Amino acid sequence: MAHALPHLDARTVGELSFWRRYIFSQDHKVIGIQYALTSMAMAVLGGVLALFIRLQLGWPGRSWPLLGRLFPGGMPEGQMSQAFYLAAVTMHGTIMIFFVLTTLLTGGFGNFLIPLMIGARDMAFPFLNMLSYWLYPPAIVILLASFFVSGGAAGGGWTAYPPLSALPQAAPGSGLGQTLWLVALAVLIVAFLFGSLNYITTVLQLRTRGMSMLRLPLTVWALFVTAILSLLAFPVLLAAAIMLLFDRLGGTSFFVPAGLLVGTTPVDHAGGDPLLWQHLFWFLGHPEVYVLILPPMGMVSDILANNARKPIFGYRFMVGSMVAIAFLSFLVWGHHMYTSGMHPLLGTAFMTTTLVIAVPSAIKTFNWLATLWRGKIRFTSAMLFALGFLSLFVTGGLTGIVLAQPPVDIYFHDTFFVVAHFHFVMASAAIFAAFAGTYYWFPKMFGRMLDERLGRWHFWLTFAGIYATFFPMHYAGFMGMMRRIYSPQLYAHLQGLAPLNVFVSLAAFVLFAAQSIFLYNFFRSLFRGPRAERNPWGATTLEWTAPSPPPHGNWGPALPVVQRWAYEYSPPNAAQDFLPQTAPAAVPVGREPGALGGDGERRR
Ligand code: HEM
Ligand SMILES: [Cu+2]
Repeated sequence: MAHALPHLDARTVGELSFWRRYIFSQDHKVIGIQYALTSMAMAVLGGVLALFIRLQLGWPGRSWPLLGRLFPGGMPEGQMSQAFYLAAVTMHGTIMIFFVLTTLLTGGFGNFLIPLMIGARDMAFPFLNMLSYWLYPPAIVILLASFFVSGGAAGGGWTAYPPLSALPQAAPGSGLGQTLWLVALAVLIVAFLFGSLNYITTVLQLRTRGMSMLRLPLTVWALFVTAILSLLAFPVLLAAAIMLLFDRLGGTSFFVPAGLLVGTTPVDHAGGDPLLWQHLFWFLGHPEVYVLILPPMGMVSDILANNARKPIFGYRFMVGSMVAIAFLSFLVWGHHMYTSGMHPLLGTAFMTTTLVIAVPSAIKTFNWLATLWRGKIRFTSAMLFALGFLSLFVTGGLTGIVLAQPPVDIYFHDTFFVVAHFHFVMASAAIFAAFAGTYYWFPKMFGRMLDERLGRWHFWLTFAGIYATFFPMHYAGFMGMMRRIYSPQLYAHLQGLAPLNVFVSLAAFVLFAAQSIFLYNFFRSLFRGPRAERNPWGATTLEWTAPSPPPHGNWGPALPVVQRWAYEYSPPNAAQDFLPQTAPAAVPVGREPGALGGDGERRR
């Protein structure tokens, strides 16, 4: 293969204008950083929306005059309007899932890491890659514009169930706000699809010499499997969104049943079915939650191995369970619909597949623990966040097994118990992995080190803040507190939960505030952090053999040549406690699976 892609010619790179180098760049590293920084900005916005939600749930009905002056639309006379509350809930979920986590993990880390970790100079289709990023800001603009249209932003939840999302007259946010929501999502999905095509092709076609599939770091495997999952799942939501737009604007009736009344006015639609949307949405929705958790699983695997100075335990099982999770994730969507009146036998079928998918997740968890077992553990900030990921993933995974049982879920469905479940297993776990990845790869991205002391402060406050915020929600769910509820003070059975809700809200404010430590560390270190060497963590994978930050084209005239798998930590009879993937073959081969010395699992 010719490695000198035309736009990567070293002589022309220096001559690229500022715009072509940093704004409309086709370099995967710049695009990855663009995706990451934009996602970070969206995370702040999503976090502020969460604070609005908690403000209302902690002190429902209370008036905040200052906020009233700042947000006269959403908080007239300082009191949060119902429409704004529902918009905040909807937009918080939408932004965090699609516009923060998906974009950060695949667009940000995926773009930056895949070519560097497989020894390529760039993605297979750099122009498509640039196009993928540049669909993201327009999608943001369309989404956020909905706050300023009549009726305000969509209020039907991040799952956009019809008829609330189908009938413009159903609720304030069901008007133009919902239309913009659907268009924004459709544009962003196209960006994801462009990205996925690129990641898949790049991993299959551009691996450097010696980099067989079974020598790929687990981060790359995870991103590869995720891309396949996205490519198969997102088109379903795209199609559903277009069908819903037709229902709203074109007079079709895919999702709206006949004979519906809004107030006393009959709705002019003939014979659709709102359940069709639920099926289409969750056929994407459940794979989507794995789109958000597989890349963290990969990144955490690499960070744990590096900081325990041990080979990852059960590499092949790790790969196999990711593939199994991806496959099974297409067969479990019905566990979101137990209360939709499905046949009990169907519920049992979905319960079974849901419990089966817990098996590969458990295999991965045990393998991570086995990797840590008797390791020489370094408690770097990256490692702390990776360990935090394990804790959060297990906490949230266990309640998943509870919710998988239809008789139990019929009680818990649409309560705060579900909110607690997915904030642990998905939201918080994925964010912890993203923090771990940032502390770990920041030196490679920007050529400078983050401050480790601030990193530890950030970790402990965030870890405590997450448990304080989300753990009590299990109890609120037990007591029957409904999710997306605007006025808990009006329900007799929720009166006793008022102090708990105040506590959760205060914890959420502390959690949010603690993130300023990270932002300060991030932006200060960008300019003032100590210069990073090539390989500050003593890591084995290819990106650490390139300069920090890597130049355009990543490698010098010759591509790196891979000699071994990615986990040669503390190898027997070697001078240092790791062997880079490129170290000459004369050095003992170590414990690569299938090579001399067994399966990479024994410590000696
Ligand atoms: C690791 C990845 C996982 C993620 C990211 C995840 C995410 C989610 C999310 C977002 C929801 C909320 C849906 C809603 O809006 O109502 C949810 C609900 C659910 N999850 Fe998970 N989950 C994961 C693992 C599991 C596991 C391991 C199980 C079971 C073994 C499970 C079982 C369920 C069930 C049954 C529900 C439906 C609850 C209801 O709507 O009443 N999840 N999950
Ligand atoms: Cu699911």
